[in-house]
Amino acid sequence: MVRVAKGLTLVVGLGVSGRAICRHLSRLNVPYMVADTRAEPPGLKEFQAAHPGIEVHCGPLTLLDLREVAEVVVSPGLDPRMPGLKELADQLNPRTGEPRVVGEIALFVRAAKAPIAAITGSNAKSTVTTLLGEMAAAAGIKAAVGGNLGTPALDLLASHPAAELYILELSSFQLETTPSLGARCAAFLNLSEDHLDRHGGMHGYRAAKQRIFIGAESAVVNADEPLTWPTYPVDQVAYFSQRAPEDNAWGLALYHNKLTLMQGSDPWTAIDELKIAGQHNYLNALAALAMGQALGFAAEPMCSALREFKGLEHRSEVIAQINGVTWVNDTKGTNVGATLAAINGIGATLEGRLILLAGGVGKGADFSPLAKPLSMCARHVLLFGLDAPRLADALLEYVSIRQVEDLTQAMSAAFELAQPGDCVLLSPACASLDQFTNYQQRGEVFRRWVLDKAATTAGDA
Ligand code: UMA
Ligand code: ADP
Repeated sequence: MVRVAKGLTLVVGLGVSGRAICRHLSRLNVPYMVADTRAEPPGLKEFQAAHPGIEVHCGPLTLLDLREVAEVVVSPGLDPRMPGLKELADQLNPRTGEPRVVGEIALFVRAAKAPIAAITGSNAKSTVTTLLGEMAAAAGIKAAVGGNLGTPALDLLASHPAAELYILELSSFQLETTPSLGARCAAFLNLSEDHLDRHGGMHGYRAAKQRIFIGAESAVVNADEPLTWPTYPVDQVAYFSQRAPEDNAWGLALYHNKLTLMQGSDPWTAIDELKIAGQHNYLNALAALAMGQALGFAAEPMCSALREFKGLEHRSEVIAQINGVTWVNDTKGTNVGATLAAINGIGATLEGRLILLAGGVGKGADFSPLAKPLSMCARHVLLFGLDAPRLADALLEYVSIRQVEDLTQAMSAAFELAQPGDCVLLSPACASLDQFTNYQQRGEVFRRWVLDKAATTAGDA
């Protein structure tokens, strides 16, 4: 057994968040040691060189004697109830009054000197977080943006000491280990199956996400999804919907014959002025507007930021047209809900002209909700990766499918099958980790293949 000395904080995990936690504790002069469950976590040597004198334990946490530890700060990718931490997770820390096992966001809340705007949901978090950050900048507010997206939350404290607002994308993993966020404004955008393996099912997954509302002053939620509505007391709740708005809620309606983003009967921006497309993105725009209003941003700069917003790469991103076929990269479609949104956004107008590339790690999800929409708009579905057989079982009665080994084979097959006017969409409904480092790498493979093909095809012409 390795005894963790009395009064030390234990940082668990040497990934992106774990390193940010260490930097934060070092800045505060809090004594700590580090543990990682892997025998050789990537970047260990570099970490030790940068942090001389900090003890690092590699291997099972059950080998640690944690009886005298001051606090455990666990990284988001690790279950706070894993063997070795389980007993501590149920205890209270007499010094903080919080559980003895917390996550990085608990430390962030203790140290942050500016209000927090927080965004969660199964999908659209990064899009809404980024858009809200651009609205804040347009409104002249010094906002620092990060969390589950981009810069880890704790690093923002050092990089943006004069921030007037922190805008954080938060995952269910981060919220699970945050005792009380106390956000100025918290948004829960939508809920569909994801991370069921970690949270033990939908109930636990939703409960983790609901924690975003603990201590919140105001909330923004999806009127069409009651499971996003706060189960904790929140004074002001704003609702957004894909339908015409009721009362003072946000929604979509015809105004002077144009589909328009509305609040109650007030028009904000007509859809044809936006650079982003698809019903799901209009909802994202409404959510960001509702948050901006709750945070006191002026209306005109918010609308101009929204009109300029082009969306993020890897999300329904048009890469090129080749021989009249549009190739779209939605590698961030890592769960069924996201892929449905991409199909509805792009595929609905295609009437049988969609070729979908899907597959990878399904995380225990039920793929059957994809069957009907694909039967209406897809010409073919090309399946690759670990859960291709499970996807095939769910889809084969509804649409023409073919199983291949990997993404590149799927793209070659799509190239052969596509006809002018078709759209080839990579929206895998799965995580990428069976065949790629992450979703970005999967998207880059797609992008490079398409651009190479576009170059050689143009050369042939
Ligand atoms: N691991 C171990 N043992 C350890 C530590 C890590 O086995 O002791 C392995 C596990 O497989 C674990 C993985 O490493 O799942 C990563 O875990 P981590 O907590 O160290 O991850 P970080 O590198 O700190 O990255 C995390 C987020 N990743 C996860 O929550 C899995 C990043 O979100 C986030 O950007 C970063 O913190 C900064 O806050 C990525 C993500 O996939 C984008 N998030 C999930 C999602 O969006 O669906 C939640
Ligand atoms: P997150 O950070 O929650 O993963 P992103 O903004 O990165 O969200 O978008 C991820 C995927 O979710 C995109 O590829 C897109 O297909 C899908 N998506 C975007 N907005 C929505 C929405 N409002 N509802 C459902 N799916 C969406």
